[in-house]
Amino acid sequence: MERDIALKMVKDQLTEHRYQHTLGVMDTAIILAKQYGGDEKKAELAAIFHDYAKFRPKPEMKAIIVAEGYPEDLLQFNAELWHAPVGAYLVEKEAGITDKEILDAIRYHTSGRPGMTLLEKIIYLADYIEPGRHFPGVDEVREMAKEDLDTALIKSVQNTILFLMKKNQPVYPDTFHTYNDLVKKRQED
Ligand code: DGI
Ligand code: FE
Ligand code: FE
Repeated sequence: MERDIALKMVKDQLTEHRYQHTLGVMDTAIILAKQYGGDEKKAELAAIFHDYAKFRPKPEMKAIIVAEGYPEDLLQFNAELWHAPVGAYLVEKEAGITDKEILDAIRYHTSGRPGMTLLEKIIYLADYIEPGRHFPGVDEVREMAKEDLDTALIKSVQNTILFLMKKNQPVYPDTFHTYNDLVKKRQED
């Protein structure tokens, strides 16, 4: 799918602020793909569509999670997690994207998962460090991303867990599993 057509499709789904975020993720994902040998076209499309379902009504997202057999434990955690798997489903259905790598990069862009692919890592990190993000620690991760993808990824997952814990919020198990997987692989090196 051409970039312009994809962007038009997501613009209708998002607020202006979220659309600008999407453009930032797109640019950042392409830079990371170039730098780390990822597929630039897939990175572009996954980035454009990653937050496609962000503003769908909660009952609709819930119904899709149940009907599609997605992990129902998601429903016991922050609803912010839902737009990722629901996005993968809707992007296939409504935008006709069938590439499994792209759909999985959308599916796992919020929680991550153990054994993330290069494309999944690129989208997760691009979402975290795109130029429109302004939160404590983001500049440090931007610097790390210039040197090593996994180092930057570990830091971003770690920051997310710490951020949630500081607010006494529950942390979805896959977020911990992602962190553990990356850190254990690092120790094996
Ligand atoms: O959709 P975005 O705002 O661009 O970013 P995202 O898809 O990474 O969503 C992050 C939100 O999800 C953030 O407000 C924190 C919330 N959240 C709740 N529980 C978890 C979680 N994020 C992660 N990574 N892990 C959780 O367990
Ligand atoms: Fe998101
Ligand atoms: Fe996002």
